[in-house]
Amino acid sequence: MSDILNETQSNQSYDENQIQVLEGLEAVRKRPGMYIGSTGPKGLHHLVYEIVDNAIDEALAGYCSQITVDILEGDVIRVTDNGRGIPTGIHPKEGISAATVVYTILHAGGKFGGGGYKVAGGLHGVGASVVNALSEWLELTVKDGKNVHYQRFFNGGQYDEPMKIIGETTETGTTVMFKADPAIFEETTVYDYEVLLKRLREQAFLNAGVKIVFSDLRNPGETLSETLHYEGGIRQFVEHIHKTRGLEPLAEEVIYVGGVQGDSTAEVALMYNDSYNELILSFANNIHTTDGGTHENGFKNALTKVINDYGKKFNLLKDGDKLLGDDVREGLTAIVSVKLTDCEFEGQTKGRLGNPEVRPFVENMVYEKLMCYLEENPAVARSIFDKSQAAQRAREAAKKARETARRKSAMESASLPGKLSDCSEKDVQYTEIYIVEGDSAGGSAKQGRDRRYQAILPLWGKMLNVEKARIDKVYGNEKLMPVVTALGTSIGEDFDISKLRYGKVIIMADADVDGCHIRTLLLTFFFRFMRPLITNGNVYIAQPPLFKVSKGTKQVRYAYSEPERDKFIAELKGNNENAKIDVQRYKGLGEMDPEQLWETTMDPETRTMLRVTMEDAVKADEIFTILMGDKVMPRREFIEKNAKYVESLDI
Ligand code: 1YM
Repeated sequence: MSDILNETQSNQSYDENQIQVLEGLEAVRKRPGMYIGSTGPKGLHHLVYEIVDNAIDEALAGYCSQITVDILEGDVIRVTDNGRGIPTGIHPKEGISAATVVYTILHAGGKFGGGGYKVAGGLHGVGASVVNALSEWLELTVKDGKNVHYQRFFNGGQYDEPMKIIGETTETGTTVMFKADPAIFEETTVYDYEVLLKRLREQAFLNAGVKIVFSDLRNPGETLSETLHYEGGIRQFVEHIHKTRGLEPLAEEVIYVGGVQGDSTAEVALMYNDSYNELILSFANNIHTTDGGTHENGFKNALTKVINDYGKKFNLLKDGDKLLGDDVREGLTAIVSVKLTDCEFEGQTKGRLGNPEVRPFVENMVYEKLMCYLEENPAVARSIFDKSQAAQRAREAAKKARETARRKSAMESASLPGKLSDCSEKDVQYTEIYIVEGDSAGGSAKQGRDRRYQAILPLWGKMLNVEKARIDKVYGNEKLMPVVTALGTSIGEDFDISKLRYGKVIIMADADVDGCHIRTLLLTFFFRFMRPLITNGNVYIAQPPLFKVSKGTKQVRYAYSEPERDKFIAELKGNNENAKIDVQRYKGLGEMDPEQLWETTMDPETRTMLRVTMEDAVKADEIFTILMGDKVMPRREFIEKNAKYVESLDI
């Protein structure tokens, strides 16, 4: 630590330090996105993670047993730990405390190595100073077992007074309180309890034994609070996923393997369930690697090899027969977590772990330990093997179905679905398809569209329960097959984006429960069987208006939310308080005539659409599992939790 103090502080005056601080932190305020990803809700929540990460590092170093996170009135965040307290030692010449350095000099936090275990958390390796730079004010309190030290910062890291002693104490620990700067987070500075809860719970699972007490104290008399403390770590993470998604486990206990190599650790927890889906969540230094990477690949390779070798060894697998990765991962839930001294994150969103040495480390460790486990637990081994073989048979059945479908479509010379109203343009750069629920809305869309560029496909027929259906059931499904043939890409292994017939695939459904259902179904379907459509950004959700606000017949405005409706009413009234304003609430797309539908929802010049992200699709998939699965409890919990939302959707 003293090295860094020398490096950054020596031969500088107190004033010089302040200038350096202002310049460094000003850079953060100029380009916040570079440091926290965005200034939207995601970036806002990221501030909390940065501070909590420091406390978790202290817990992993073995000095801290409890972390308290509170959302206070006015969306102020307070994080407290009972660790050693950030060092407050003052540089003899400059008179600046180390804690001040950590909170005012860019990247300082990460450079202080300290002894013991420490992983660099945070999306971009940024820390406390970035949070300070993006806060309206921040207060730092450190207890060192003797004194209470305190410093207040304002306007993104400026300070009037250095760190000073404000009292005595026998305790140790750090408390940070801050208010995100509304001038930076223009969209919102309001925290979402569920978003923070999810992340804090994840951190508690990933760091077994760390106790996090999380409370929302914003509404007096309505305190929400959870204690997140899991001695079982990622084992309990896997159990939690099964419970909340209503998945029926194949065996009683979670399988857990872990190992150490040099400074690196790797652990994997896994369990099978009776669904057909695979869910692997991988983490590197507690950061979720959404695009996997070397740790995840090492695990997958090992799993495929172990189950094949087990099958051969016990004569369960015929000569020359082989189970594929997809077979052994059907119905699998797994957490892969590695902790390294130096993580390399790759890819456009830095969501993939790149360290090449991690793959063989994880692969060998998992292979050896999992093989041991299977040999010691033959009943579990047998159930996993049988499930994998059932998946293999289904894959072969799917292949046959696919070949039949191919032959059929060749015979029908690639005939398009009868209900499709195609567009005349062929260049996908310009074409779009509206997938519309309901015949009457489909009719309006057909009449209102620009037929050169816009195709309409109304959906009808029974909903397929994709949750319980493998890919072979999709072929021949009357609701989904028209979508598949209209898009032209085929599905699963056969998916070919170069055959896509429309550049934009737009889901247009009502803002009611049925509409929500069809959106969830289609997104889940795309997520599972046509994933590149989503990663490529081809999928959109149309945004029909909720209200028509008019004065007479000439002045008409369409509102997409209640506040917007009220704004338009006020605008149309102007100074004339007696003006007669007509407000119509659209219950469904079917209520709009073709011109209205075009004007409000389909005209590329004026419409708003939401582009579907992977995150939306993952969420839809999660909701789908809950809504369609056979467990009643999670479904009821979900509906109860979302009752408010569902209500506002007007049922
Ligand atoms: C509520 C947030 O930041 N806790 C915290 C931070 C530090 C320490 C202890 C700490 C680390 C070390 C030695 C070390 C930090 N210290 C530094 C630095 N909670 C919170 N608790 N002693 C105390 O790493 O060697 C950065 S973070 F750089 F000053 F050492």
